Amino acid sequence: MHFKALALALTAGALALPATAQFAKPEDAIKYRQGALRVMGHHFGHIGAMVNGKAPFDAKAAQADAEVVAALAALPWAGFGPGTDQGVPTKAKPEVWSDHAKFEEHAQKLQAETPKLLAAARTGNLDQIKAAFGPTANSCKACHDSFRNR
Ligand code: ASC
Repeated sequence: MHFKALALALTAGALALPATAQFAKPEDAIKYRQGALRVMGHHFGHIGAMVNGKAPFDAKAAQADAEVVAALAALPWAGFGPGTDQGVPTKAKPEVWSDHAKFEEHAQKLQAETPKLLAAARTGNLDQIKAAFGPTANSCKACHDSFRNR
């Protein structure tokens, strides 16, 4: 293979990583998705606290939070592969696998909203962040309502 083709193939592979992440056992996949979702929730929650006036607004922190949220939004879904419905405690409902197309739609919706939240955070304007926060939070909530046990 020519060097350029190899470099391209490697680049394509790296970009495709989230969708093709391999796990040795279901437990690894479950912990991976829970970790990604937990870190995302932490940073999204911090933006939420600023949006709701429960934490002082810090434009730089909001942008850093939004960068993490936007980057991690692509990751959890590879951890919901076939056979990862059990192994360690998980709140994922069976519908994640029985209605996977719908689940994927929710995952896509989140990934459509997080770049808007990031763009808003980059303006440093709290009103713009507030406007983008709601739809993003709704995408979290809609999926949790259908696919996550309490
Ligand atoms: C968060 C978080 C979620 C969402 C959801 C939005 O901060 O951890 O799961 O927001 O509560 O409704």
